Amino acid sequence: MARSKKTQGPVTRRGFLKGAATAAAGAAALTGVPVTDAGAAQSTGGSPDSAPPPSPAQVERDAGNVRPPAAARPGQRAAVRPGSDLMVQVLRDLGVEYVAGNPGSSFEGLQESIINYGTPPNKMPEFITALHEESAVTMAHGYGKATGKPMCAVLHGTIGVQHAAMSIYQAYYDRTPALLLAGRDLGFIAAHSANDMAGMVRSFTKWDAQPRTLADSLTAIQRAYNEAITPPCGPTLVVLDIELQKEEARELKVPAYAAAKVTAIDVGQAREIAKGLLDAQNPRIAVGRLRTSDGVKAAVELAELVGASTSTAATQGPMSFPQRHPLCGPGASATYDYVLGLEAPAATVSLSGPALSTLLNRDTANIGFGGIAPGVSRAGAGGGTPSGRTIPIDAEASLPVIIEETRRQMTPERQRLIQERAGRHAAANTQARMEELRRALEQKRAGWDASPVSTARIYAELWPLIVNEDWILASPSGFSGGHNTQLWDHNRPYSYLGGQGAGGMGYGAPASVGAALAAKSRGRIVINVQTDGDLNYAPGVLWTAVHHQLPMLTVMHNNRAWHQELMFVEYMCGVRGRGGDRGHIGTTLREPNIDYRAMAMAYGMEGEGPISDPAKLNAALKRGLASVKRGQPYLIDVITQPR
Ligand SMILES: Cc1ncc(C[n+]2csc(CCOP(=O)(O)OP(=O)(O)O)c2C)c(N)n1
Repeated sequence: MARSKKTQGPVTRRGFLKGAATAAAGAAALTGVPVTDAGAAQSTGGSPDSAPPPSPAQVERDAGNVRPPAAARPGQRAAVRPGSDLMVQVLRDLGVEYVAGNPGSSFEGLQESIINYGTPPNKMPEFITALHEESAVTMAHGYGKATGKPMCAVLHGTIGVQHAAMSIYQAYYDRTPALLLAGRDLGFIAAHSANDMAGMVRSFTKWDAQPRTLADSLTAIQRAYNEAITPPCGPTLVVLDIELQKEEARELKVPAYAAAKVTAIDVGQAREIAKGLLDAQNPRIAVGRLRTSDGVKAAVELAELVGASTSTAATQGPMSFPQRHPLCGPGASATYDYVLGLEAPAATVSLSGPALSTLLNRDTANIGFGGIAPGVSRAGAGGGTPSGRTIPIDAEASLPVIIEETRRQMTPERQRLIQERAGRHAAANTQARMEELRRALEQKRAGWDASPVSTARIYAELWPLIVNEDWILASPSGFSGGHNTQLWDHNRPYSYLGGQGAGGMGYGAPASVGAALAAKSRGRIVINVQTDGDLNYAPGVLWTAVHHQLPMLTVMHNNRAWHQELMFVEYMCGVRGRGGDRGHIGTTLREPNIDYRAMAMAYGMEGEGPISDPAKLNAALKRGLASVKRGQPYLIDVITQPR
């Protein structure tokens, strides 16, 4: 599908401001009077080489010597209706709960509006303090996966966008909606500005704009939101000039919001699919990652309606079919005569088993964007090019049409057969589950009492403590053994948020913080099984969790290494026949060992450890969960086996 990609308005080169204009902006900062003088934003035609020296006001301000303006008295407000108030109103109307950012003067107008405008101020959206732009965007990534909705991150100029670049790429690769706003201030800090600021990340954002008027800024934010949630979903970026944030809005109205329309399958195709599902003796529905919990609900409704056994991606990521639903599993027979894929990886949309002589029309159809590239190669993530008939239309939007057509074609006789089949599937799936669990328990017992602690024991000890909670496993579990896959039940659309997106490290903690932002207002708790290498990219996000009192339990999988890379380097040493005894160089986190309890404490987070005696793990987990349920994040440092 063609991706929309447009920059609003021509990008004009405004150059660098000299003398008067820069001083005007500096004076504005001193007095609190917004720069609305059009002259202050005019280019003098300078070039980067001829950038002026900083003005005295700028020097003062950079040195932190600027006193805030005296509090305005009633009737003496420096700004009556600043443009950024309207921007915040747009975010509020869109239901954006949080804006994460690391402060920067290029969005000081917007930040001031977030924290002061509206009733109550600093709510819907609430400003979330990030210590790094990469963390701010990864928070939005984690939040987006947990809710299917965009969270906002705000970035300061060119440098903020560059700090955020990896996380923007990762959210894009992961097809996760996020709304990014970047402040631009050509007048005050030329070094943090560029003519086309979104250009740096354009190849991995879905849509961007750099509006030139306040009115356009408001519609651009609305459109960016809609583009983010329209499949294939992804991050979008609006660059907001500081002048527009500070401009007096006067009589300008917040534009009415037109909800995003997602195209669904046409009725003819839906009818054909409904017929395929109903005519089949053993239909199968393969479910990948849908967009929201509504899609998951609809997938369950369709599977129950036609009595199809299903496969799920709930152990790989969010928004898939409930793992322990009676229809989820291989079913009574793995010979399917009709397979419907819903955003499914190609490998799951196949007719397995020998063809039955009685079944002539064996067929598959895969609806969605599951394996379709939104701009960068996704072969790995999507499981390859889908086979069979592919219908590149959003599955979630199509499900209600298919359900309606299926109901239309239903007969009492079919209904009776479907009920019988569903009963057989449920019995077979329960048996398969019991066998899988028995095998898994046998395997997970290996090294149960070993020190360092086995990763299986972490997941096994956690499960009884959270089974009756509304939990989210927000961290990727692949590097800690993936034991949740067999030991836990992933029945909610947000039970497990899956991998990093594009394998970029520095993801687990900030994504968990983003998920915990979503969890906090919904009465959930977040589990973050945190690998040590990953945490060290931007650990300051622990402070954000404490500052905002987020329900997040972090259990360190502390193998004191970038173990994945240690294995690669050791392998290389081995194949080159030079011995493995130096493979630890550049791949281990020892000498000194990092004290994660001390790290947590430094950021104000309660914690304990290091724990290397597995017998001490359970009590520590109980203390951690009790703390999290009181709204205080907690970290337990566990010294673990490599995997
Ligand atoms: C930004 C980034 N830099 C480097 C890598 C390469 N890399 C892949 S896995 C890995 C090690 C991760 O270590 P840790 O998080 O401690 O997990 P472990 O392998 O020890 O379980 C690294 C550095 C990467 N994927 N992303």
